[in-house]
Amino acid sequence: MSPKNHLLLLNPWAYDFTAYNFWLRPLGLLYLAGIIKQYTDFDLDFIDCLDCSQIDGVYHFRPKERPDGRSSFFKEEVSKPELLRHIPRKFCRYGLPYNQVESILEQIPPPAAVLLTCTLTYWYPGVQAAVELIRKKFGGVPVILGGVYATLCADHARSQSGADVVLTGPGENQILLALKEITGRDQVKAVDDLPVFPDFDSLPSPAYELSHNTSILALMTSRGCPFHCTYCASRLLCQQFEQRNPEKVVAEIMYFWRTLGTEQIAFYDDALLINKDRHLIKILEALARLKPGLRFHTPNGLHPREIDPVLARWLKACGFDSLFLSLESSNTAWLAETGAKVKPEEVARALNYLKEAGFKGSQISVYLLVGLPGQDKKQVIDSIEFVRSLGARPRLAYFSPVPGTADWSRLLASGHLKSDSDPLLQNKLAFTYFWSQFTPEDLDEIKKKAAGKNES
Ligand code: B12
Repeated sequence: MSPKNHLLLLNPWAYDFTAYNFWLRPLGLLYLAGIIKQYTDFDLDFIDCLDCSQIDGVYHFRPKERPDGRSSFFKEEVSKPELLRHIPRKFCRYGLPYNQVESILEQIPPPAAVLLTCTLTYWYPGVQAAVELIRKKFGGVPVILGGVYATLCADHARSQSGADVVLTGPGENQILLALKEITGRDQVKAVDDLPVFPDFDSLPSPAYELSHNTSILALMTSRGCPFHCTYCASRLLCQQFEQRNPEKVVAEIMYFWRTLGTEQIAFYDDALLINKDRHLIKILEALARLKPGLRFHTPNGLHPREIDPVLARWLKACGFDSLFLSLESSNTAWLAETGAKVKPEEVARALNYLKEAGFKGSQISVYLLVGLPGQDKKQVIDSIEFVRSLGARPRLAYFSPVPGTADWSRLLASGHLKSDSDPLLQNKLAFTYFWSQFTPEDLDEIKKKAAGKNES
């Protein structure tokens, strides 16, 4: 096989203080793989460094796995970056062992180009490590980087990642042209008339058939978000809120179930419940008829205002057995200032409907943000108590300051961050440890409280 015919798509490791496989899949890269498969003659090699289901037996790693598919990662301690030295935690490379990735690379033909993604800005050390390894194995092969880090920290990615080409924003209308320019015209089928994807629904399905793990997938039924929360970058990553045709979503789900043996699906949507009568409920009605017996997950948090008795019954009937709801804080003034996405009473009402539909409180987690500028310990503790008083589980999400958001601008204005600060400082623990009003002891107390450990 000629090396000219191969492309390598790689999702790098996570370098972090903590990481957990919360149904993590490199969905953006898999979408691009779907397009490349359909419109080029390249053979694709796909390596997901965060897929520990393919870990070699010699590492004797048994992930702590929950029945719902969440699991722990294999990890190797690495030296902590100087900038983060004050954080009293070990710094690790999470995902497949480095040596295993190295030997996988030895077994594949030299590619004509390598495509990398990076799903969090502060995981860029994983990109650097991957580029270094790729250079060691394949010399000057062109490396193209895209994804969340490339989009939100483009200057940093251009100067520090080691990639030859950094593409920002949605990649579907850029990747074929980039491949054509980098590798020569002959591999891209529609050379003179490249396809244009006018919307999210026109993309081919993500190419999960390339993945080692096809039993648990992530999908999106919509892209973007209609809300304007001060801490969120959704609008910077995708300006329009677009919902897919429910029939196409169902067809895709059934295709994965039939052909790949898929058992569980995590919905990555930012706003899964918007226009529910003509969107999610239509999808669930069809699935209830077709009965694939799949289990569904909502790690990105459902919008409580949209949960009514009808939706609650559909969720219960269709295999959603653990739910994540977004609240962020029970402080109404703070909620109003950060985007007015939800009110505490809407969460209380949603929980009642969900319980009436048969969900137990233990199946419902409610996200609470920790560490935002101006937040204090009491606000977080009150929020935890509020969620507990409703009989649900509080789930802490530590604040990551994301470039381009309103909170980011505030942190620049207050001098906490500079526009060219190292993206490592966007690590969700960095901000909480360095500049929030919480001491390490406060953070410990908050963590224990959320876990219910200091309660009699
Ligand atoms: C789904 C999601 C999750 C999932 C997991 C996703 C994953 N695989 O890691 C869950 C719910 C578990 C999650 C958790 C968290 N998340 Co999150 N998440 C998202 C979300 C909503 C969508 C990401 C996604 O998969 N999009 C779908 C695919 C199709 O899009 P994409 O990857 O961007 O790919 C497109 C382009 O980027 C491009 N592209 C991608 N790769 C490549 C490669 C090449 C070569 C090219 C050319 C182009 C290209 O083309 C693709 C197609 O258009 C984003 C917000 C958003 N709307 O994007 C936040 C977001 C990425 N998350 C964020 C945060 C803060 C978190 C948490 C830290 C929250 C917390 N405090 O706990 C955790 C960390 C979890 C972890 N990874 O360990 C932040 C990022 C922060 C940062 N500094 O980077 C975001 C931006 C939301 C926000 N707050 O603004 N998240």
